[in-house]
Amino acid sequence: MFDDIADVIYSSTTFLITSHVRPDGDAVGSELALYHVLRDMGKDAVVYNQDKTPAVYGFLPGAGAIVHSLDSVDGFDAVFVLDCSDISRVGNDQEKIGSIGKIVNIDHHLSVGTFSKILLTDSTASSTGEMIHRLLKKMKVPITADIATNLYTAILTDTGSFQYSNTGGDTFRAAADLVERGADCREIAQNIYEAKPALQIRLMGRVLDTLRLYEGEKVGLIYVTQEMLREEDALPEHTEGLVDMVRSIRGVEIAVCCYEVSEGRFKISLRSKGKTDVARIAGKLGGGGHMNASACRVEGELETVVRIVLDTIGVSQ
Ligand SMILES: [Mn+2]
Repeated sequence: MFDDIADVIYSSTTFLITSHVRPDGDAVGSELALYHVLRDMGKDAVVYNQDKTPAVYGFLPGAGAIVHSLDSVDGFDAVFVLDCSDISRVGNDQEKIGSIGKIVNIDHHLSVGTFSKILLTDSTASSTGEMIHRLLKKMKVPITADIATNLYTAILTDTGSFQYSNTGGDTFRAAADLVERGADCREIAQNIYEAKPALQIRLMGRVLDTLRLYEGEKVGLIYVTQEMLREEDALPEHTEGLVDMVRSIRGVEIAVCCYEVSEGRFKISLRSKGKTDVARIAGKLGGGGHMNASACRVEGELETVVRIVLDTIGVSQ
């Protein structure tokens, strides 16, 4: 499959690069790494995401070039769909994007779709960034500091700073190579983890104040309402990582964050430690994910939603 992808790259001139809605560090880092690779080869590349780049990834080399509207896909020889298990993940323009002649899908999710004949997938890889690093090595493409910074960020964020169980020897070998090629791990960490606006910390304080513990403190739950976001002037992206704070409590095995997306609609983020499988819990509510990190959506009024989620987990109330 590496050869098939190399063929597409060498035989095409104009590329579209895209990823999923609400892009994360792996999506943006992987896209921009590939953007630099193609540009360094003298090719034309456009990075398109339906949603805006979260401010935290604004420091990534090339971030300013990402576009958020796509008038026409005429003229693109090939498209890279990255970090997406299904083409619908790219958003409203899925049909337009799916009509491009050559589609390459690079992804590391368990449930990978078959929307593309050229598919590079490995559910044991930490991130799409790690897979792109592997591709560049096979192709013997020079990895510049700009490429290294983007790929290192992709790996760093998708492994929760090398803490999740998707982190393996290959992950560290890729990270080591990227650091040697110019990824500044201190500067990247500072940009990602030490650049929060004060309002985000204030929002965090309010949200953590909603903490409830059940089952002898084995289950922890917090919630975020639209009202809290409004009052703190916060954006949805400022709620990221809150559920991990709950998991960081000693003894907590399941952490839950109920985030009110819009009135009466909640996104439920679930995290677990060890062998506790939260993908199964999310699955029962129509969602999915990994054993230690999953999500689903539940509709209703806050306390109803909380009860539904706790019932599904098996908390006696
Ligand atoms: Mn990913």
